Amino acid sequence: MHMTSSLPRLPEAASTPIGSEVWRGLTSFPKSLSPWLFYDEEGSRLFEAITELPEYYPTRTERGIFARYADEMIAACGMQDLTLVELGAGTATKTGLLLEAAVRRQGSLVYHPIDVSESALGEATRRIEAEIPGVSVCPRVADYTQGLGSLDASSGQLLILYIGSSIGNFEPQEAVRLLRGVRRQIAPGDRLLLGVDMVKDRGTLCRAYDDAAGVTAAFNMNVLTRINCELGASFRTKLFRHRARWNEQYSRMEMHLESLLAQTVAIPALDLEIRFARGESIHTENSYKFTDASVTALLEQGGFHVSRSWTDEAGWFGVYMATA
Ligand code: AVI
Repeated sequence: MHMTSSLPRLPEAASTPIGSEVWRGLTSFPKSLSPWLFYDEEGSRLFEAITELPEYYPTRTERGIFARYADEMIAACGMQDLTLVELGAGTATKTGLLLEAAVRRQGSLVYHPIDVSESALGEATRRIEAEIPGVSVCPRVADYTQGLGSLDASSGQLLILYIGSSIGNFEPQEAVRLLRGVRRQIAPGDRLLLGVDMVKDRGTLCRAYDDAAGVTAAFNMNVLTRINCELGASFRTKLFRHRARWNEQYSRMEMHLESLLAQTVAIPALDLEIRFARGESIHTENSYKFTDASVTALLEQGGFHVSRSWTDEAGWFGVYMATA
């Protein structure tokens, strides 16, 4: 489904992270792109906007669970000298509720937010230090999927936060690998607090990924704009449409970009021309949804056992405390 010119060597851009992913994904069949490509500056801004949408229930539902149960969650760890580590913390807007609860219980707290975005961590550090006295923030710019780095929790217990259902954007085997990687770097008895989006009716799920204002469509489409900017490609976003569908068999929401007509798109930096048939799509994201049984199984395969869980009244979102 693609044509390449017959260059003797791969172009340089093919060895950059974006170049190799675009090469892999758009020369495969079916075409796909990894969801990390969403998060350039504009994509991160659009994602923040998604979290405020009326249709996108996960963020506010999880925040509601923390608002109600944060003290219980911290008490459930059982120790008085917890250190908190947050994977993919971003601007850490929901974390404040847990940090406040920990400070109420133990007076002070060390908090290590880990994220690839230096600017998001800077914002989180400034806000938390100004608003929650008693918290020492030790930010780390890193890709947590590559490990936690060295954590200085010489005494006490670690509570690893992995919230926002980010685990749902990994394929099940990758999710297990990620949890095992975390497990290897912490001690028996340390805890993980995992936020997951639960299976619910198709209508609610589809509206959350195809909102009326078109913000999720813009977020999805931004990946093409990013490829245009960074690899000089000629995607015309008007010739694609955003598609969100519930895949019941795999228990996941899928996002796709569907070509409205037969077309060929040039990607000069990769020396590629990609052909699309009418109706052919690029699969850009999976967002897995869980049941109590599937989260429990995932955590067990990752080397944890579930000690407690909390949910909202409708059972739309789950927060699981698991012990290493
Ligand atoms: C970041 N992640 C948990 C979001 C999700 O719901 O899977 C990304 C997202 N994609 C579309 N809307 C939000």
